[in-house]
Amino acid sequence: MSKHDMRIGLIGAGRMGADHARRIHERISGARLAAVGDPDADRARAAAADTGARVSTDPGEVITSADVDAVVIASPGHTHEALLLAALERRIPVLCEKPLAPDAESAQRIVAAEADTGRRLIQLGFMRRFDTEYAHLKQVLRDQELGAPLLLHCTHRNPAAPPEFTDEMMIYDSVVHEVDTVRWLLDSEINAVSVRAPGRSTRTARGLTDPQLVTFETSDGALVTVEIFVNCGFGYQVRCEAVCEDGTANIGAESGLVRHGSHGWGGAVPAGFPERFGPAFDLEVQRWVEAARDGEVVADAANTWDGYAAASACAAGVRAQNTGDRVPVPLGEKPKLYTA
Ligand code: ISE
Repeated sequence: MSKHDMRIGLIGAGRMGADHARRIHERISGARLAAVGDPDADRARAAAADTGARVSTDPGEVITSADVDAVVIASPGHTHEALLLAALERRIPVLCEKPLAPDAESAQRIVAAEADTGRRLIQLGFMRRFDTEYAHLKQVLRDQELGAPLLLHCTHRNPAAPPEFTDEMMIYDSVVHEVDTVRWLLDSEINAVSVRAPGRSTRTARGLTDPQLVTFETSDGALVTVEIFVNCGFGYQVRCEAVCEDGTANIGAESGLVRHGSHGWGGAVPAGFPERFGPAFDLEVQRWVEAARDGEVVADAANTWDGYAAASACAAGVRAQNTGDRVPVPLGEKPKLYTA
């Protein structure tokens, strides 16, 4: 490790935080893990083990500490606003896991605080933007290789949701990825959201409506369907088919190794998001480190405005779930900082 390595403070040592701790220690160059902050000392110690990072039970202290040059925030969404405002106050770069904030009002306050600094300091952890297949699809759509996109059909299946998962989390925690990828792929805002559900899967936990079918209408007139199925039982599938004027493009078909044998033929379905998006997470963090060391931001990554737009679309999605109505997505005025 070079003495010029960027010293990262990691906030939150749950599943995602622990994963980032390993990633930074083992695979990221130009940075090292300096501190891990989590109110649960055992969890913080476990994530920091063998990395040389110090442990703190006070995440706020990690952000203000002089031994930290930049922070990765992987704590629960409701803690993000206070942590992000503290990092903005110190003008240090941040990689914040989604969601930016649990509601649009909180997200808007973060946008305003960052705009006041006059600098973009926050990158939001929407890792799909760093996935090879998504990047390829983005290029095909941007270059209009198949003409203008008309429809996107997205599939988002998880093998099993945690017992505490709710209908609202299906939007805020899961569909939020489609909200971001759709805005990014189509370079268009989501204007309205509708949600419908078929009869429940018998695998569904009590109280959860699973699967659900979410529809987005975009400002360019495209229509998007999202199947969200968080207890599909058999693996992790994230797919997207773009239907364009002159053809279609598909990603997520798991077309890796295909075996043929006496019992038939087939391949593997990824077990979860770390398997499906592992390389994308690595690239996301590596590019953030490189940009932050140069005092810059990753141009194509999700920024604070994207986080706010996602929060607003998710709020509309939850209202659509509750009312059965088509719910418009309100968006405030975009500060100049995010138009460049
Ligand atoms: C989880 O939080 C993620 O971010 C995964 O990518 C997503 O597939 C899952 O539905 C979420 O719960």
